[in-house]
Amino acid sequence: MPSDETPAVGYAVEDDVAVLTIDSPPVNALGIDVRRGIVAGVERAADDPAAHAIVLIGAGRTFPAGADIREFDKPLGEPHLLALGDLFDRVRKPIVAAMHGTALGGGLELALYCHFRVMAPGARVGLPEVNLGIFPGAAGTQRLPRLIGVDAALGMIVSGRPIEAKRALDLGIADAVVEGDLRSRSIAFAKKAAQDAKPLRITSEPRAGIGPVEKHAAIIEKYREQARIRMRGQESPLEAIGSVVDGLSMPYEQAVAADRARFARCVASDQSKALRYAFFAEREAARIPDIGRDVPPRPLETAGVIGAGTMGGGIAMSFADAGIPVTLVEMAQEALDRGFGMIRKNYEGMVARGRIDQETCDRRLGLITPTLAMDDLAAVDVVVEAAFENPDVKTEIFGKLDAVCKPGALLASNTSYLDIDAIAAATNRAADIIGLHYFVPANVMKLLEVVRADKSAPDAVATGMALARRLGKVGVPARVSHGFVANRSRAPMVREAVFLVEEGATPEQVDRVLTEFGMPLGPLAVGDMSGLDVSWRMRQAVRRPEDSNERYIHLADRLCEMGRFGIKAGKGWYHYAEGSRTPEPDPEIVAIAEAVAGERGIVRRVIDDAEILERCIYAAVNEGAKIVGEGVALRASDVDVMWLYGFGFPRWRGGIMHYAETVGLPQVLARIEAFEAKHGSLWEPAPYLKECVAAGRGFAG
Ligand code: HSC
Repeated sequence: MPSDETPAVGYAVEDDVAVLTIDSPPVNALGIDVRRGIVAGVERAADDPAAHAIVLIGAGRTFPAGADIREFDKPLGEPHLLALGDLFDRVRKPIVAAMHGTALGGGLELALYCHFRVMAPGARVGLPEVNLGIFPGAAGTQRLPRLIGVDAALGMIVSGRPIEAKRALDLGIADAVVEGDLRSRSIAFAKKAAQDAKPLRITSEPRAGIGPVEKHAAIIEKYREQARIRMRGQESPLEAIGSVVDGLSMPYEQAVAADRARFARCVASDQSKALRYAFFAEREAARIPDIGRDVPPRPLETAGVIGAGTMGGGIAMSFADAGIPVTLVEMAQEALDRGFGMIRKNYEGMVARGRIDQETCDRRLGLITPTLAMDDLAAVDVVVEAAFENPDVKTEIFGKLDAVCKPGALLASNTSYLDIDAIAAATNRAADIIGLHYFVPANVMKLLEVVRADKSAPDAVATGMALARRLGKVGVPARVSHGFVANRSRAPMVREAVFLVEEGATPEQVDRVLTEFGMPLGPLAVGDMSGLDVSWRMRQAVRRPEDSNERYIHLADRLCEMGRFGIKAGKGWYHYAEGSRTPEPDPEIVAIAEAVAGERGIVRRVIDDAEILERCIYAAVNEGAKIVGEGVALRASDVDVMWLYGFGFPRWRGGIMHYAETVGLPQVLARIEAFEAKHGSLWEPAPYLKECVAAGRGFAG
């Protein structure tokens, strides 16, 4: 908390220029102290005869990265950011924003209040507000179109993606990109602006070519369409476009007044709450209470991957993409050639689609060394084993790694279900062993489950988390459990989807309900994509004679017994035309479901959408609560981060656990109890859920 001794905004006059230094770590967010400090500094500079111009700069790592998101749940303290804009517009001395780091959201809006903007070459600017369920409500939607035109402004506002300094210069956001010391170069820039006495550009003033709205109808529709497709179900991009449209049809003051009402509505919405929750949940996931910053990760300069199948190949690519040389080991030359060939094809596909250039493709391929010799892993820092999902295979591999690898190398298994404690027990270095559970395709999916086994050393776990960051992934800690956190919490959703079809729903109804809810695909279509035989074989492997009959997913088994393995077989829950991946309803499924239901004495019925949604989502929530209660996940929010990044759960719903809190945990528990009464012990409520409800609190306390 800044005090008078350490003000949030410092004031100094240097070479006839007042320099206001915003100093509010970690990211100079524009909280109330900073806003007050800026107003005081600008008013002082305006009256200071020694100051002919003003420079606004951030201390530490960045120009302000936005409004202070933590303030959004409280009443907004005066002065608002908008008042700063009004003040800057009245000042007759040049005000220059000197930007480094990430000038985002309110930070860029602050820069737009200034008359000039200077950027360091590595700086980025952007308006990411839509990702928080709001829009650039401090006049960014009014001032940016006036500065760079409607099309370019909407591009930034709707996508929320930041742009580099060079692009900002091209667009006209930056007046200069300066090498060397940003502070002194910006002071020189400001001094010259004062000497030149050029007219000051005030970005709230009308600009020729900006209105009327009809002139921009096609552009506006283009962005509406883009928002509907790329951010399906999310309101904020459409609100942001609405705000820009207001600015094209009303005078600035009126549009800003409309923005205030719009902003209040957005910030109070469930979507914004969920998106802000997701922002902090993601950052929280990086923290492991008993492994502090004082536990340094091990070196991560070279890597090895065992297994060149789909998973191993994707993992090797993720290392190469991050610039880490990786040795790829297979057992047989043919499998190695096939795996490396697939990697090459993937990279070449990226070149063909314009995603990377040929040079990048060659460099990444050059970082991958295929080999048949396990001994080639002797010097690597980290090995990820992605071999066949069989406990004997894994223990044998880890026994060999133990013999080959250098002391201190991190040895990780990419197993989805197997017991990492047992794998670790096959070595004499259990402390070096963790799970690193990737999601398919491993070079694309951002989730990396970092599984801590009983004997994993704290610095081994810290290294797993550091590796996730290095690979550009979101690492989330988990403990050993069948399916760990992500797959274990999702399995009951799939189970219910199958039961619902058995009881009378169609696959297309079940999948439609979940896609309408916001999932990118329904669970049954996903099953067809990944291959129904994978979980079928797994179920057979873990089934025990004493398991109760209700635990059997009869209908899913029947499909596999009939060879309906999904897309690769041309049929699964859906029918696929020759060579097509598009699911088409298959009447045969109804006949099979009727037969299975008949054998099991289930009377099929019409099932409504609400039941489908509740059963699929609450089954996952209940399992999530068990996982948290057992300590397999550190926090309910970690379960949510896994769903966001592993399964494409709609971010604007926060995650399954947050969604349950939005509905109300007592209501969710009541429904789970009702399902238990009707469907049996699979629905037994999680003790942790009952605890939270009894204590009248949410999952986080
Ligand atoms: C906004 O600006 C709205 C405006 O339009 C104004 C509207 C006002 C309307 C008024 C109408 C009357 N606030 O990510 P990291 C924390 S919305 C508070 O780990 P990195 C973060 O939680 C904002 N805290 O670092 C973390 O804390 P921890 C628009 C913020 O280097 C620490 O800083 N801006 C914060 O990987 C480090 O963060 C954005 O959406 C904020 N704005 O990435 C930008 N930003 O250590 C959001 C960060 O306790 N921020 N923190 O965990 C980011 O994208 C990333 O944090 C950076 C840094 C790229 C800035």
